[in-house]
Amino acid sequence: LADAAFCAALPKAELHLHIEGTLTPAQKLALARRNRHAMASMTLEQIEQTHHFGGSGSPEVDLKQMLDCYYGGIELLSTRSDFFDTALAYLDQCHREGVRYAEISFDPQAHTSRGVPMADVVVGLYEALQYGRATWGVQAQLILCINRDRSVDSALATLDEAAPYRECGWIVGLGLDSNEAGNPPSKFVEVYRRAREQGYRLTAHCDVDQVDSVKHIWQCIELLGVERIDHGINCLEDPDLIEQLRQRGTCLTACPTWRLRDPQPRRVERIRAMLQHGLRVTINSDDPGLLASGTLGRMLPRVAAHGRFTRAEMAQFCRNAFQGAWIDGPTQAAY
Ligand code: ES4
Ligand code: ZN
Repeated sequence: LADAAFCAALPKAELHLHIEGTLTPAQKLALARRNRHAMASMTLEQIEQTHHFGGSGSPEVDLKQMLDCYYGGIELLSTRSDFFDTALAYLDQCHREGVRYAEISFDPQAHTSRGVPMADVVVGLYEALQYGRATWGVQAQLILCINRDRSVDSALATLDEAAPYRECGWIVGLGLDSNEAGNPPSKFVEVYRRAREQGYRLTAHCDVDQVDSVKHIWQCIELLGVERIDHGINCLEDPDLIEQLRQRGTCLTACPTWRLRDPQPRRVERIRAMLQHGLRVTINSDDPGLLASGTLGRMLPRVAAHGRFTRAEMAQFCRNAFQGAWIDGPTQAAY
């Protein structure tokens, strides 16, 4: 079996991580004070209370509650330094936990819609990536996530605004996140077509146990042409879909996350089944600041113990992540 020391020593990669979801209550309070935001008048305990979401019994309601907390904290990020500091804190944590490579998602629309310039978001994040690489040797790339509950026009305008950063290679991929109910992948066919033309690598969320999840995963591969799916755990309900994902080598970025009221990792048996089907499934932290599961380094030994995973299985999750990573050429060989 894989013990904590084995998990700590594994070279790790994280492919599903929202930078806005890395903010812990303490980080939120510090940002609120420095930006003179209303949250500065709250105590740490009060902010922690807002992180007690989920457990409603309905996956859609749980996702909605989690997203309310996530987007509620997002307005603490407003200057280039806020983005730089937040990304650097995450990369510092990666370095300390043996995460050698990370693909970091960000939600530009949640910032630009508040008047934060796209340049401040992207340049702040990218400068942290350069600093982290130079200081710790941790490699990272950026994924621009479209909010699926906003309009297609807003998504297309966001692609236009981000085009200079795509062209110079500062953004590697496109994702799709936020509220899935009523916002199927098929809504974004034109957005993904344009992004592909611009050279983006493609992924999209199909969150756990959402309505029509199997249908959404099919839409992602057949209509959007994604190479990865974020979550995608419900593929287990359709044998044809499993076969299709295996043949394509689609990477599925699972998150055995638990909320503050959950004592244990979740989704572990389904993640094991995905591995046993030969799917390229990986383990990720998603929103480590919001979720009790925390960072990847903290989560992995808990998942290994709870699922009684072997060393070979834990190593396979990590190998899958490096194979699913959007790194081309000689760099890939280094792994
Ligand atoms: C998210 Cl887990 C999840 N699902 C959808 N949107 C998100 N944004 C941040 N985390
Ligand atoms: Zn996510």
